[in-house]
Amino acid sequence: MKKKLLFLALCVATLSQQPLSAQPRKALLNRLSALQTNGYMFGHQDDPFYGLTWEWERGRSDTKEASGDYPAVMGFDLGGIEVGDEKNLDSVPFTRIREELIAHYQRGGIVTLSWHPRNPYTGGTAWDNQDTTVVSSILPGGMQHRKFLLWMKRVRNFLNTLRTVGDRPIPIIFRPWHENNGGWFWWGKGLCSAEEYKALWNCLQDHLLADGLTNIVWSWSPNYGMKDDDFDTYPGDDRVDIIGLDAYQQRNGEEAFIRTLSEDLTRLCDYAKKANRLVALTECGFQNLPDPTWWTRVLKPQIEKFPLSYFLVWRNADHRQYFAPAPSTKDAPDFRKMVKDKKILMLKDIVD
Ligand code: BMA
Repeated sequence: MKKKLLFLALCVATLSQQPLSAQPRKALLNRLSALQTNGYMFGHQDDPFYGLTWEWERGRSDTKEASGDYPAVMGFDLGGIEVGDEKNLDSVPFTRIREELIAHYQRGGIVTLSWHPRNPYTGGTAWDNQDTTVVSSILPGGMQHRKFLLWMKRVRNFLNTLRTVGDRPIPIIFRPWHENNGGWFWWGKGLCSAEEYKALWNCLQDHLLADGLTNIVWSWSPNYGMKDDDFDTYPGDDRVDIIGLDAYQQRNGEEAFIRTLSEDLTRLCDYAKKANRLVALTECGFQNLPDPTWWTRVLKPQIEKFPLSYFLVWRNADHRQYFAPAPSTKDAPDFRKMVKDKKILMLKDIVD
């Protein structure tokens, strides 16, 4: 009897793992695990599109110009693809996203995609959090489900075009429905139940997998400052590859940043170790780097306490909002000092 039960449990486990076991995904996961033994990859959102003093010029990168190398990881955002826009919410054409994504993969880099979809009920932005029925309205049986099917199809179509010249699918890390333990996005806390959130995650994942996509590594990325009940929205080990955390330091908030980050990463890493998942700081930073020693004095010592795959800082929109160094920023020397450490991995450190 016991043997029979064990066999049954194994079958169920294998079956439930099956949809996530496709090859390009597996290859990226293996690469991430191998790279983690070398150190921590640096990542930057929207790195090749614009910087503090330039826009859209091909071949440029604030990170490269400040430190001599491209980031190992580049992040791009799909917000707007769902409604058929030609440019994303930050005015980056999707054709350019595809071009730079393929270029970064071809040069040996790793790519992650976030998604700030519009509010399907009101047509507002991802931050339109006025209504608590949006998530339930797009789930199967809901009033907006048909519209959401089209939105998912557009995401699928884009992901499906991420291919090498030889037509091989390019593996990417996708982290939809992020920061859901905050209340600022329409899929966030207080705007849907834990069950609805998980149904939303499953709905998107099942659709993309049913459509035959084999290139997605899945990251669940709550915001730091996690409460016990935030874990109720964890989609499950069979649905998540990377447990991510988004964590920004606020002005005059160094102590709180260090304490909260440390608490959350301790907990997530403990869990991830048991569940054999990867952990990453899927977003982090200190806007406009008011402290020019932040990289080596605050961030690096925290990161090094944990087994993390990568840490990605947000975009250099302009002088009013930037997170990575540029040649002219005061933190650039400290950033260069940080990346001199063999454990901090830039592009050249991860290319075979
Ligand atoms: C936010 C800000 C916004 C941007 C959004 C999506 O954190 O940078 O300006 O539109 O991310 O990239």
